[in-house]
Amino acid sequence: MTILRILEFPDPKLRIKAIPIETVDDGLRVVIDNMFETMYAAPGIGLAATQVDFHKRLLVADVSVEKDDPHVLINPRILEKDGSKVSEEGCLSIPGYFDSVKRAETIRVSFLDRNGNQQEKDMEGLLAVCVQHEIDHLEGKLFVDYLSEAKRQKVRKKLHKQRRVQSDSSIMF
Ligand code: GNR
Ligand code: NI
Repeated sequence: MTILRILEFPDPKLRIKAIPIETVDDGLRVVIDNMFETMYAAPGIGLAATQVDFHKRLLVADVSVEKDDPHVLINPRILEKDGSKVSEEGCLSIPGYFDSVKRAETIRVSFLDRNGNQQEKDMEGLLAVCVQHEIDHLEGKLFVDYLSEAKRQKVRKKLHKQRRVQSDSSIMF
């Protein structure tokens, strides 16, 4: 298995709209397994294929405390949304930044599972938030897009500074 590199904001590749998957085969299952390994190692509760520079409609998630409840959603589509709730979000592509986002409270989603079988599921709580966040990634959308341009500008500067410090400290090695 392989831990994949996660693209970071403002990388323009995060803006690519993912295309539907036509066949669910062993090659795709290798990508899925690598995405889980990358997500668990990060650590994160979800990961969209877009974030690892694979522009197909695929996401993985596991919001459980024990990290024993993996979800794979291929070609996910939200059929119904209900209610709304504000929660604090973060993103592996925007490390160290958290802010409030309003999303639907419950969703009904259709998708293919890792065997290519059609599924439908009702989701709530953190899983519903996470899956909406991941489906946004597949559309090239990031949670900071819901914030003001001023806040996005601050995030850009903060990440620039973080990276400058990181490359400075590498002089020592
Ligand atoms: O690890 C993650 N945590 C999280 C917290 C609140 C709302 C959404 C998320 S998803 C994020 C991992 C990630 O960036 N997925 O795209
Ligand atoms: Ni994210």
